[in-house]
Amino acid sequence: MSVVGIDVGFQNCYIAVARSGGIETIANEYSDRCTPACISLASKNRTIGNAAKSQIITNFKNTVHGFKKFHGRAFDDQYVQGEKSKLPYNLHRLDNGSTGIKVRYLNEDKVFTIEQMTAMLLTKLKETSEHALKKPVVDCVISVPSFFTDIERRSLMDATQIAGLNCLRLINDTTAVALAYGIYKQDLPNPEEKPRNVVFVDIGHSSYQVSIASFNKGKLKVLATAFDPYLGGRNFDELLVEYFCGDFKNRFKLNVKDNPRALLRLYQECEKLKKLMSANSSDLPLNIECFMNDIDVHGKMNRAQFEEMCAQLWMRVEAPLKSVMEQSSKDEIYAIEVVGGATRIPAIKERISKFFGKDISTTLNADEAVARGCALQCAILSPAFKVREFSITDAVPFPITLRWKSPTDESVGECEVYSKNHAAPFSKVITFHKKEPFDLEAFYSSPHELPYPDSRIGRFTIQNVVPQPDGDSSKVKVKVRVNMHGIFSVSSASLIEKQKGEAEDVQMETEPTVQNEGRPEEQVGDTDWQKNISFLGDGDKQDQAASSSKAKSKVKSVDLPIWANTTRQLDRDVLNNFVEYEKKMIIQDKLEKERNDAKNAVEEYVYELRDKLCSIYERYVTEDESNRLTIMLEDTENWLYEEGEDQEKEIYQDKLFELKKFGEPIEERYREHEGRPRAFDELGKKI
Ligand code: ATP
Ligand code: K
Ligand code: MG
Repeated sequence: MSVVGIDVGFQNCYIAVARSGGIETIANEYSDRCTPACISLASKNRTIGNAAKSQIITNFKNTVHGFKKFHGRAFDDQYVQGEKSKLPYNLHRLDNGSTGIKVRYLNEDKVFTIEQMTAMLLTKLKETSEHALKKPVVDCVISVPSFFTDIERRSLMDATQIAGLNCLRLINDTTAVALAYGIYKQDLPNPEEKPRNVVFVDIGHSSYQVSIASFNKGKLKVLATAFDPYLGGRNFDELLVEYFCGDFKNRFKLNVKDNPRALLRLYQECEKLKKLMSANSSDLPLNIECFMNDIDVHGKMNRAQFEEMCAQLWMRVEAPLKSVMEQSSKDEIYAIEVVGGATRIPAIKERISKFFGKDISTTLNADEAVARGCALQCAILSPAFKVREFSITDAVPFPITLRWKSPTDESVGECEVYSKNHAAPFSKVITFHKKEPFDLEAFYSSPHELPYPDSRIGRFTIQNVVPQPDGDSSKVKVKVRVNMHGIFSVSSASLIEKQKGEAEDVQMETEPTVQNEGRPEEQVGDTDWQKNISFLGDGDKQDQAASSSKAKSKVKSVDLPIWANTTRQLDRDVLNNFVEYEKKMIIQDKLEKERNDAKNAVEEYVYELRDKLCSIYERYVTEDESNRLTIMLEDTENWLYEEGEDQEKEIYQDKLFELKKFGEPIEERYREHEGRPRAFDELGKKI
């Protein structure tokens, strides 16, 4: 079983793996531990990561980046429409209304879903991990912004399936960071002592997340989360780009925004400038040669100017900090740990530090902490790995309400099943008294605080409900759950059949057996809801144990089918097609790579042989032979630039074979000759 943690960032992805020595982040084929979240589609293949990033300008219409937050979003969504105008590639409305990406791939117009795009990225990250671990990678833990709603999480989970990964947990970014922080700490308070409260801040390229967690030995509990889903490093790049567009218009009469390539270059240069300004407060140049219309542009900026320019953005730093502190009502903060690239901006650090009246701490690796936390979580979940006991209790970011109604009678009721910051993962059992099938509708209770336009989670029909033989309502137990991924579901339902002579009220209902295994304990109480509904909190495992042991003596319970209709989730058939298509693309990429390798092999051999002919092989060829071979090499080289530029793998292999027919006998003569004195030498040494 593989133990891999993946931080899928808006801009940068990181992978951490568990090896016997501990957790380490791993590098890709460019020796880079960061893999850009970038995919470039082309006529013969796709490139992903660093290679794709270098195509951003040259192949801008087909190089896709900045798509992470399109997960689960409709094409008409305000956020999507806002981004659309800024993107160099095309978005496309899919038949089901969701967002697709339209590119040219294999010489055809092709629309990919967001799930497919993320799956491509995951395929790359999977391959990188497999290369590092030298074994297949399937199991993993992947990070997700804490503010992602149900539908966004489901969409991301679909992507993991398309990529052939088994995601054991979608873990919130800041929770992963909290784990990376806590698990190695030797000095955490004992369980009975006052917990240590730590604030975690992650500001990436696209978003800003904060959480506060309390730590005791062996456990962490997220108390509250807050966010600005639309504040990240990119906002600063955008302001810089705006500024220089204006500047270049004035001084060079250039309309940068009309030229996608120039605009993309300006974005890249502004990002570099922004990073430089973090380390440097003096005037810094921004120079781009042959920017547009053969004009070289140059500008400058310093940190003070930059800070003035971004005044509105600094103002947004405080709100999430304030929110998290208010929600948790903690006044003793042990540390403020910051991660994410954008927290390197001095003004951001200052704001955070000023808010708490305390220095912030940067003991965690700002780029890798999320991935490391993911790998740690994966190691904890993996039976193959021994990890220090550590329990993680996350918090539900948005309250969830369940509403029920019968198809025939008009009775409606509702109840907030998960309050804000309720512990998660967590299961609850709700008892209904019903005579017929009924619907449960789940939705987020406070749409105004939801960074997503639709508060619906899904509709779940509890089927096959029938009255008792005596005409009474049946007791129906429904288990709802916010699972490891932070996804809500109605996980099971059962009808409790009344047994003759038994008291109607069954023990198990009033005596909730709750708990453990890191599963948070809570009893919601068996309050009577509208006289026929009782409600109780329950741990997952014990619930099953309780019902089976007690059921034997007192009740018979029948599992009821549930028909679940969650919004905009990929159909099984569609998903399977995507799985197949991803496999096809992987094969296509592999074939293309082999073809390229075969071509390169010819080219390399040409250079190598030519080089050797006039050096080490010189003594072993006749002049005539050498001349003929030189001409042959020259022909091959020309061929590679002409008809041979784009051939099948086999053609290159044949070419190489032909060349080697001439080259290898020379090589042999050379070796034989060169080998002799050496053999003698060795013999000499022995004596
Ligand atoms: P998200 O968390 O929003 O999904 P991400 O995880 O890809 O995004 P990070 O890798 O944490 O984002 O951060 C990238 C951002 O940090 C970019 O905007 C980058 O320009 C910025 N950044 C990195 N280093 C510096 C620096 N030294 N100074 C200023 N900004 C920086
Ligand atoms: K990242
Ligand atoms: Mg991030």
